[in-house]
Amino acid sequence: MKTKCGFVGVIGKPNAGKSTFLNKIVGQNIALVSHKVNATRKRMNFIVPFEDIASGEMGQIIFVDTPGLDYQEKLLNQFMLKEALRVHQESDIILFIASATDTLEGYEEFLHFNENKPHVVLLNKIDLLSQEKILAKIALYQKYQDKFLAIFPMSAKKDENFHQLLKTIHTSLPYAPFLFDSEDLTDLKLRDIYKELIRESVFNNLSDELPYESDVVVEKVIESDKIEKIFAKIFVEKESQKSMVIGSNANTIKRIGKSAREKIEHLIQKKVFLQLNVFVHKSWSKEKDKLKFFGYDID
Ligand SMILES: Nc1nc2c(ncn2[C@@H]2O[C@H](COP(=O)(O)OP(=O)(O)OP(=O)(O)O)[C@@H](O)[C@H]2O)c(=O)[nH]1
Ligand SMILES: [Mg+2]
Repeated sequence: MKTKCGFVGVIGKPNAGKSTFLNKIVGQNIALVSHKVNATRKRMNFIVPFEDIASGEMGQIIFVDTPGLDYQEKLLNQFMLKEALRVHQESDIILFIASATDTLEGYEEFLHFNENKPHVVLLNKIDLLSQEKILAKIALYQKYQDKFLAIFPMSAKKDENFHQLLKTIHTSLPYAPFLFDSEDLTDLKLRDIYKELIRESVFNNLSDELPYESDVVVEKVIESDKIEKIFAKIFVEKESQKSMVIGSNANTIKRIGKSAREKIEHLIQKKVFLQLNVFVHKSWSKEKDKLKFFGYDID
């Protein structure tokens, strides 16, 4: 029996719900989700098996999460945009995720550079709109129905059944052998996921520019049967930010640590010891070489 396998670039504006959808589809919280924009910084693969009952064909859909399409001067944001565009180039199909609460501007911008790449539209967050408004929004997208393969109005947060969407994607995938083990949810290493979960806690516990001017490096992981010991560093750009991350009586860093630890414990179903230390790496998000040190290679 021939198998299908291919890459599906998950593209959309910041905050559309791309990472929420991907966590949902693999049934694990792996990717950082935040109500703040520009949460995702690098591509991440999510591997989803699919069996087409009618044809008996087996598929491996590799969804690739990307940073939201955003046009900003800052070097880190330029890396993020490049990263999303690279994934777009390298994918077999695109899943464009748009929030139903947004205008069509983001989708129209996407159509400009998409050329003829096959794509499916997921119109997300319909739980926030009335039936009438949802229908009106779908009608606006229908103007472009010759461009997309299908449109799926849904809620990544609330829906549980994504079968029809997966079937449509599976149908368009090329015939190819599986690239990953059929049990894998992602090819990320556990320490990469720890980094995302700690970053998520930073995003959700700090405000203003701090989430955007901080990053996390997991320095060391010591595994044993009973406990996972994780030693990580939070980097910020200025001394004043360091004090804010720590907070008075170290309350903020304790809160970040507690929430990250609980998320990791839930993921690996094991007790976790998490040590977080805060360091200053001056202007790290604004200089090429420093960005490279954090794994964001802009060239
Ligand atoms: N009400 C509602 N909220 C949603 C839904 N899907 C995602 N969200 C919320 O939208 C916000 C953004 O979600 P993310 O998954 O981080 O969005 P993203 O597209 O990955 O964002 P970037 O990584 O910044 O590009 C979070 O607060 C989610 O909880 C949905 O179906 N309904
Ligand atoms: Mg994201």
